[in-house]
Amino acid sequence: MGPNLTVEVLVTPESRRLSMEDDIRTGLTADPRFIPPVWFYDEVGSRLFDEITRLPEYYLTRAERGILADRSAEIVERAGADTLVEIGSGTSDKTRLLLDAMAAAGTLHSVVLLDISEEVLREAAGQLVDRYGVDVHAVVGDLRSDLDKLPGGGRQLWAFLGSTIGNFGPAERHQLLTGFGNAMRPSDHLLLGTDLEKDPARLLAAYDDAEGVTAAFNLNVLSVLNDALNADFDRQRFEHRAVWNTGERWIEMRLRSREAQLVDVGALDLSVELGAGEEVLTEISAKFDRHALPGELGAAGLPAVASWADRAGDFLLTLAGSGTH
Ligand code: AVJ
Repeated sequence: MGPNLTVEVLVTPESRRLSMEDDIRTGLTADPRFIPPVWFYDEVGSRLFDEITRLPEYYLTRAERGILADRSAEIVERAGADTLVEIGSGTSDKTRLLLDAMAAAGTLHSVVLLDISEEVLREAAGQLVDRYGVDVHAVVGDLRSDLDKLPGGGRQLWAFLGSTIGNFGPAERHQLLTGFGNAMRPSDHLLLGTDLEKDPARLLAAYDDAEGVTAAFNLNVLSVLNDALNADFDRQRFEHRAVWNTGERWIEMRLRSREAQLVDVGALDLSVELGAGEEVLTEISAKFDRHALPGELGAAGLPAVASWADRAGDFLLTLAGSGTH
């Protein structure tokens, strides 16, 4: 018998739609208004994000891949894992470096993937089965609610890469990390990728690139809402903005209304009156202090074991245990 690919769907199109309606109604009627970043990633949005990861200004992906290229053998050895669990796996591109290291050590037994996008997940899972010849269990789910539904078994290394954790504010982050700690077993480890604090000028360039790919990515969320919720956003009447929030230590992406306008969201029976210059918050991307991270992880029951930065000190991978519970 060959390796098995299983796909488990926890987020159906219907439940996805309900949570989108709920998110958008809440966000567009809040003060200040916001749109949660999870809705960036339709097919076009996922493609644009992929393009962002190759931009000269967007150092994050290159820095993280560099650390993995240098340190994967050491990471998987210290984790002592035979099962890789990737959270928010996307295309699982960088994860291959971890899987190559596990395969080389002869310890790779199986892979679990969790992602919100079924199409991207199916493709990534299929490629991993072909390449590594091991069982892959793919779960279409939401990392905020479905961690405890992932299969146990084996010694697991949970990978949460790409600084996706930065999309959450401190309270949500604590909740999310605690969720990891609760879902993992004592012999499991978490590998967390975080972008580090640096010169704000470099951060701003990374989120407002010269080619305008990030602007297109940000504006695309309006098309997502037009398609899914029968809204009538006119992209021409909005402008991409990236702002460094000094107090919070995070980048904010916003969409600025160029003029006073009325936007209709048909599926929600909602009409939104935007003022000239009013800004809708679409994403926060927190930047971390490498000396504060162990405390934050420890508070969530995930004691830091080791960490690795790239040579420039731009990005950090931290390996944490799953505590004593
Ligand atoms: C995928 C959430 C880590 O915050 O850097 C890239 C998304 N937004 N450019 C990030 C993103 C604008 C990215 N994360």
